[in-house]
Amino acid sequence: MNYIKLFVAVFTITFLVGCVSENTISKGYARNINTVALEGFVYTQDTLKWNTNDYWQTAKETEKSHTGDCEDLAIYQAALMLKDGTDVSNLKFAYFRNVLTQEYHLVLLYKGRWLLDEKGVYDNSEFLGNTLFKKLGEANIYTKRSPESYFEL
Ligand SMILES: [Ca+2]
Repeated sequence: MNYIKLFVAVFTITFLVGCVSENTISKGYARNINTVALEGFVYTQDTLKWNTNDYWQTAKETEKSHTGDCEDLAIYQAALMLKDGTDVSNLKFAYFRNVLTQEYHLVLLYKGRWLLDEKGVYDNSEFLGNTLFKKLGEANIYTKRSPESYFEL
């Protein structure tokens, strides 16, 4: 009986330590990518840069200009991760809407948990709980607006 309790305790501790380590590593990696992506980046609305309401830049365009808005940054962040060997299955776009301004916001979601935003890396639930954003959904990063070629660097 005591051996069973000991086994369960050791298994539980090992499992919890493994989860904490994985989460720490994943968040650290997301932060590193976010730091690289944001280095010298100037948030620029599509209306100012492209004279249109919505233009999705390729990762190369964003890397070259260091400007863009939310989806341009998300595409660039995803491209950096893909180039680094991250499997595409770990990457999603998360769609939000600001409840005050009604503006849409798109951010990269890594491993279903970490949101890479221009203001930092947030836990999915933390971001939802502390901002004015309402989550609309998640989607694969390869879309009609952002085909696979958009992520080449
Ligand atoms: Ca854009």
